[in-house]
Amino acid sequence: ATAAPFRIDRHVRILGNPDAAAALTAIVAARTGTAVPARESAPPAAESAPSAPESAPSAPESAPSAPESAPSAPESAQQTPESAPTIALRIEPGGAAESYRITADAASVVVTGADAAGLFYGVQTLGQLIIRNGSGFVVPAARIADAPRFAYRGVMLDVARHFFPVETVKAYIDRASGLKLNALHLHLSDDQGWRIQLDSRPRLTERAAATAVGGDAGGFYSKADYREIVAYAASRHMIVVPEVDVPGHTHAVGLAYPELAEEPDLPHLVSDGEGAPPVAGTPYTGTAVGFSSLKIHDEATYDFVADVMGELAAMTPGPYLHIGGDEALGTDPDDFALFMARATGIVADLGKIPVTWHEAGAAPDIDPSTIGQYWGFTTPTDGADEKARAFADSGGVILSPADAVYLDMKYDASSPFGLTWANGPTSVQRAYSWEPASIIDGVDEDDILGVEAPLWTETIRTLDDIDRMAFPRVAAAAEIAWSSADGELRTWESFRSRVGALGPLWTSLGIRFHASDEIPWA
Ligand code: TNX
Repeated sequence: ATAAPFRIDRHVRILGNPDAAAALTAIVAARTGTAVPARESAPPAAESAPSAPESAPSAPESAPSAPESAPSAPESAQQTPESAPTIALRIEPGGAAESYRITADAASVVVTGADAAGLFYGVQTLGQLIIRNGSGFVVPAARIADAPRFAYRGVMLDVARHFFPVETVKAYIDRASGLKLNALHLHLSDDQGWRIQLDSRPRLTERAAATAVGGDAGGFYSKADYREIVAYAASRHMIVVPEVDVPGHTHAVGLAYPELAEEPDLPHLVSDGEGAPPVAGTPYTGTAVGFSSLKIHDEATYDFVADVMGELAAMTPGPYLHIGGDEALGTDPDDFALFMARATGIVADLGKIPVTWHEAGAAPDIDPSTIGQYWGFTTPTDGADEKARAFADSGGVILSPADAVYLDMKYDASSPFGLTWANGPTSVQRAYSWEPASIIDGVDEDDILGVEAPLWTETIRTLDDIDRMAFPRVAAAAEIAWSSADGELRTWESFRSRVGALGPLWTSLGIRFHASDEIPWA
């Protein structure tokens, strides 16, 4: 027998943790158009019922967003005062970090989190469970116990190739946290622009922030803006991982502080980028990579790194500072190794954990706490796996296989923007069909800190563009980061139908997803 679902209407009372109640109220309002005010305190009668397992339906534990039962409650399911419907939201310490449980039946929904993040994730899953039923909305009867596979579940936004205002970053935080992602990596500098104001180095934003790819307008975050982003992310249980990319990707640094820059090394320019070649002293608006470098044998460079990382450390409560290190083709390999050793040491001395792209795995003397971010392919090429492996015994690895989770790749040949270099285009099925522990020999479950889906923005200019490239593929990355490898629902067929069911929620939240024809949209 199918247990009756929980009906959502204006009589529902949301009780318990105020932050979670506010988050749920917003989702319910968006999804159902019903204003369900959260109640300050618990009314006497309905409060005690929940958590009693014997009153719950006998449905087996179900993965989130895949409710066991199709709703079949007739319109006649009446509410009486005794069964006044409640949604109770509580923190019950004891379970795994970030874990949560949901019990839903006709009388009540109970969401418990082992911590505040877990409760927040339970609320997100509950929002995904809401479906239309006739003229109303219901939560199907369900029992869920859920916990993340990986501790680090991230997205990256490149705000250097194109700049995005604080409101757009907040919108992306909302979107990512709704998928239980907990890290926002901000790529704050590149050849095309410097995007964070620093007191110690004011010329960076005075001279190197005004433009972007294609000659579009640039911009930068004031320190107050950055703190606002950090606080907003924290309210959604996300940390911010700031990246200043060194020693390559530094043409903009040379605009501000020419004495720190090597002359552009044009023979190394990766020529599939578009636009005129870089000229020292002039903003770069093309999309080539691999030509710029800081001076390696000049102490002024390390003073610069210390100033920049020191200020970033002081305004970043999260544990990580990302120092790039990718595609330093304009830097001699021995110099690169020397530089990365010193730069990771500077970050570690600030009490932060350095993160670098996987290239720094070739540098033997980097700080042993350093985390490597792998951006090679799901089947490694060019020794990228060897470099990533170097982090297995030190800080660990974040996986961002470019042919699966680079959200800037085109979906198919008809995508209006996006790149294709990473074995692209990248279908939704490809974005979903990979297994973290099977990518790199010697980088096993315990060596993997987590998964991150980067969005580079050479071709991306607006929140609508971000939405289109990220959704639905970021949901694939989120599930791979969260769900265990052997779960019976970890199949493409299951994923595509479950993600299709999220279409109405995403629409109601204003997410302009790509309605890929690979997905059976509800
Ligand atoms: C490679 S992957 C880059 C970025 C580009 C991106 C475009 C990596 C660490 N660096 O500089 O924006 O490709 O897809």
